[in-house]
Amino acid sequence: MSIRRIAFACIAAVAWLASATAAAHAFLDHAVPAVGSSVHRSPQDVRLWFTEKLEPTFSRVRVVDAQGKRVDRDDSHVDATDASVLTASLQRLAPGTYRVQWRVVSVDTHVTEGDYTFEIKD
Ligand SMILES: [Cu+2]
Repeated sequence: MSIRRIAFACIAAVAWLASATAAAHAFLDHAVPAVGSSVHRSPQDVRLWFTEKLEPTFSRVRVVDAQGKRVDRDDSHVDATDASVLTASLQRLAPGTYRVQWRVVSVDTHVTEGDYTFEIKD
């Protein structure tokens, strides 16, 4: 093998390892209210399903309104019966756009975070 070929083989191996590791991170699978959705009533809570089980001590979700004011009840927790579900209850919300911000640690100790919005219509 030439140096060039060996270098290429190494890069391919690293890329493969990186993708195998990434697959173990907890990513958002789906949520209620759904990502980018419009709902007609103030939901009682937000519920997020992840692709991996979460570490309860280090996993949080919060919800803010368009002004950045927090509107969840600060009771974010991993579901007792399903460790891949993160939930928080909400104050009664007026029509508007709300942003859900999450930061989780999966059981493989990797941190992932993200956010999405949903809308409450009149
Ligand atoms: Cu991971």
